[in-house]
Amino acid sequence: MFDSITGSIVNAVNKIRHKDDVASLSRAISELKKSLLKADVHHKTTKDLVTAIELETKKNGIGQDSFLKALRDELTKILTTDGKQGFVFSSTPPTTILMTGLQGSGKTTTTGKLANYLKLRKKKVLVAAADLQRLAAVEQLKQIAAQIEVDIYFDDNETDPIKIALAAQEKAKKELYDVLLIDTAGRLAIDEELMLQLENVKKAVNPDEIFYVADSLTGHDATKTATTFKEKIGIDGVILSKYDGDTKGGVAISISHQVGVPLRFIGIGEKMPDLEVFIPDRIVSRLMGAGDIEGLAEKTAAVIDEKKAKEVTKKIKKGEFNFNDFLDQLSMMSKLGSMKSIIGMIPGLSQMAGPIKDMDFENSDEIKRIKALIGSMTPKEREEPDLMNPSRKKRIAKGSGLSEVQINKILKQFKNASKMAKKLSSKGGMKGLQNMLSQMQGGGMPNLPKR
Ligand SMILES: Nc1nc2c(ncn2[C@@H]2O[C@H](COP(=O)(O)OP(=O)(O)O)[C@@H](O)[C@H]2O)c(=O)[nH]1
Ligand SMILES: [Mg+2]
Repeated sequence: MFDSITGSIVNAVNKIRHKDDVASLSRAISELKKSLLKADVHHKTTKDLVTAIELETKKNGIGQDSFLKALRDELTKILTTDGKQGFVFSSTPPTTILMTGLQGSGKTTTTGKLANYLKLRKKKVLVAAADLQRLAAVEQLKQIAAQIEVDIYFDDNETDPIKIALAAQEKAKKELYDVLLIDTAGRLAIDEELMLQLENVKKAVNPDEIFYVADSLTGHDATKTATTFKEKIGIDGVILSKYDGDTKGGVAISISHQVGVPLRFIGIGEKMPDLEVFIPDRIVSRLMGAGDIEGLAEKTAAVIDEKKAKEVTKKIKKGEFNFNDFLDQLSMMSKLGSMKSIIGMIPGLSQMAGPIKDMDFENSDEIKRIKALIGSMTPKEREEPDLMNPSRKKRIAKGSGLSEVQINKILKQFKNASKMAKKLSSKGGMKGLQNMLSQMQGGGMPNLPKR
């Protein structure tokens, strides 16, 4: 997620590796400055950051260690803005959040992602469709809510967003929801009418927090519009969307420093799990290539069903892991989000990972083929693939669009992988699964650390 910035930081640190003198410090500083600006970090933030790092390093004696410490401390300072971090629950539920932003910034998608994030953490969430500007907006939120199985409040006959928001809040209170997320209308640009509408919704529901969803692809404009929203209606947190499409990524470093409001979450894809919580010291760890084990542990704990994980481990040990279990595991992995998002959290891996990082695991050709095959098999065959005789395979080939050769290959791979996993399963379920998947992919996948 922060590849290019992490790369710049590592480059700068390398400049000061062996020579502990003023000249090497200024080379490191100017390298850092150049690459931060190139990554689109706001120029004022860049200046503040490098000035402070230089000063601190000099104070503590020039050398790589003091440079690294200054870098870590000052980056953390820059990323830490007064206000809350992550998602904060009100002491009087429902925690009511107003989702705001320009049209197309990702409000509706982010409302869904946040609802999904909270649901995985066992919260009862209600989303409200208060964007009545665009006909399709309510429909879009309905589809998202259905997909993540979260309740939605809407009223197809109502034209006043304030009434929708109030009625949703009423429902959330009465039915003891933990959280209410209100999706609102955006505009192409900031206009008075929009601000007035938001102001009125705000007055009516008195939200615990107002989140501003900023499209990171708009670069420094994201910072500007966020500032305007802060001045006009007041915002408590920024969520950067579409960060996956922003190869430079500097906006995440400077937006909270420039706007004066904490960055709370980052959207890194179109799918519902593609949301990362932004906790400054964890992010600094990642920026410095040190991973984020805490974040990884929290993420997997929310998604992995311990009981099921144990069952699967048992099955693998007995050599009974079948295609049904495989489907279950795949769906669990998809809840974790993209491979890319996970790899940056594992210490040291983000630099080494190379091609795996760009792998869209779920949509890789191998996985698609395996899914196609499983889709054409009966439940019984999924448990015992040996039941399939050549004529049955012929029929499955027709149904799945695979050749018989491909089918035989997958079955053989699966069998081998299952044997291999059984052998290796003494190390635990996740590891066994990883090995197994890596076998099926023809090797090459790294093992996740043991949980
Ligand atoms: N790649 C990517 N696309 C996103 C992300 N967030 C939203 N989108 C896409 O951006 C478009 C606009 O999003 P939407 O939620 O409808 O924006 P809204 O008008 O502010 O409600 C949709 O096509 C989304 O799928 C993200 O984090 N990454
Ligand atoms: Mg919308």
